[in-house]
Amino acid sequence: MKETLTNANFPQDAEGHVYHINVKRGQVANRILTVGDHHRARAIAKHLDQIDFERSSQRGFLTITGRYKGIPVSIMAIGMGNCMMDFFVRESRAVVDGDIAIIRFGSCGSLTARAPPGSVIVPKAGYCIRRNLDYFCDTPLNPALADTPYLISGTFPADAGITELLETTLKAALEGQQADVGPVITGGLNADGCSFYSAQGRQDPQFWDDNQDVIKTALATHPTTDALEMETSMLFHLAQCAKGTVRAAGCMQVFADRVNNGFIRPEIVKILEPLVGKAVLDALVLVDLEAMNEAGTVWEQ
Ligand code: DUR
Repeated sequence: MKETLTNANFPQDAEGHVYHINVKRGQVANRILTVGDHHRARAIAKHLDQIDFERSSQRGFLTITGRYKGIPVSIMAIGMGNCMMDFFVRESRAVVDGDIAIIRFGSCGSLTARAPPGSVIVPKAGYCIRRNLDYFCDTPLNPALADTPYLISGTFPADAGITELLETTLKAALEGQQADVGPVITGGLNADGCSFYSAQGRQDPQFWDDNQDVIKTALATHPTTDALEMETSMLFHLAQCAKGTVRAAGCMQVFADRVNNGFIRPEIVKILEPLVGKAVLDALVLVDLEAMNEAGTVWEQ
């Protein structure tokens, strides 16, 4: 850290740069495409008409801001996990004026035979699976939960309007591609694990995890779960808690097949990733931020 920071509650330097993503007002657009992987962010940025700002922070965040089809957008790589999503959403919110539309483009494991590797899942809502530390603790503080190794939350909705736009641009982008690219799977749920390993049901004999049943339990609780990853449900949750100023949607390419234990081939990623990246930008610039100001868009029940 080079700069002097003030305000331990929400640290910023004298120029207003936020602590972890290291950007200030004017450097992040109201429309944000977020990914985990920095290479993916740079590859998608090739689609921009122009790049006006680029910053990579010491804490693992990359921000590229420019224009796509003449409209200001930011592409932000945030690494992995709920914590990084939390830094990204809160610190972006702090430096952007007005409402924010966020679309996440990530990768995931698939829990459904409908979505083999190479598919793209667009969830309608998401929930979290968290390791219950009290289960593993010698002196659990909450005996009522002491027999439950993993806690499964209720769901948080994606923004219906942005999700619909995303479904449309993705389906158009993947139509007519070779057999292993696509399909686009819509209408189901995403689950965020707090670990790639234990909370996602991966077996590791080196650790005490008691996670043999975690996927079965998650599917019994939320039968329409399609995807398992680490960020998108947190994004939906934070958007819901942002007092109406952040709307979010997400899509993920299926990398890991958790039904048949397969993994995507690199040559398919090479074709899929640029198509999805461009489709997400196409959806992002179609979002009506003014309409969001009015009421936002919610799912019809
Ligand atoms: N991811 C998972 N689980 C998978 C496949 C992909 O969490 O099975 C996502 C989320 C995280 C990164 O960002 O990819 C971990 O490899």
